[in-house]
Amino acid sequence: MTILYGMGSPNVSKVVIMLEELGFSYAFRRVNVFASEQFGPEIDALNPNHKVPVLVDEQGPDGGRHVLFESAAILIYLAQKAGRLLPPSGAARFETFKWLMFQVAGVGPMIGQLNHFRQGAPDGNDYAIQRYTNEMYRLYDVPDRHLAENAFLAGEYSIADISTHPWVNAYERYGLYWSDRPNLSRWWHAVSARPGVVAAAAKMAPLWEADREARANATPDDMDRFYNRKASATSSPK
Ligand SMILES: N[C@@H](CCC(=O)N[C@@H](CS)C(=O)NCC(=O)O)C(=O)O
Repeated sequence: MTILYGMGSPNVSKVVIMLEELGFSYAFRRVNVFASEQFGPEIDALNPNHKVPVLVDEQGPDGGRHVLFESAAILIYLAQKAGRLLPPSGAARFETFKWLMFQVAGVGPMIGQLNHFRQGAPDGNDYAIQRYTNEMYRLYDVPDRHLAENAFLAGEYSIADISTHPWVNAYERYGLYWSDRPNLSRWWHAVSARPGVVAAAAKMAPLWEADREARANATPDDMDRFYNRKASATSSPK
């Protein structure tokens, strides 16, 4: 039995895409992060970082239960388990890691900060909004140039594409034009049409909706915890 803990989010979407692509059966447990459930005992026992996605696999590598957090680690784990979507060795494997890391270390955190300053910060953060907007432009330009010569990020379709695709879903919602980045557009539309990606989008739709509603009903305290706006006892200077 595999259990995925998650919410409506790009980092969770990539794991859902992966599970759908592989045809693995799994149970989904929604974590209501707008009611501070990520800090409750169940997630606390699974992820000391108190974030989703978290994957629990009862048939882990040593035959027992294995718990994973960090979406890229989960993608590598599942790819290795299935023997698919990650080359087993050689240069192609490292090409895949390169673009996977580019997403988890660059695209995700920078666009995540942009989302925060656009939606979660008080007025008066023009510098931050401009900085992270510029970073988003740059981080979309890089794959756009690369995809001019390559069908996918790392040769064949792989976990690098799966990791990056959900972070491009909001492209037009940011007011950007596909015509400015035709290679990224070609790639994003091709990946979007894959049956596993279509199935994942259908599974994610009610989660996005539930989170929109939960966010609207969150208390100020829950929002402070969600955005880590107040220093905790252990992170305060002594
Ligand atoms: N680097 C982590 C990021 C995890 C992360 O930030 N998850 C978000 C959803 S995309 C989350 O749990 N948010 C709730 C919170 O921060 O309390 C990964 O790739 O899994």
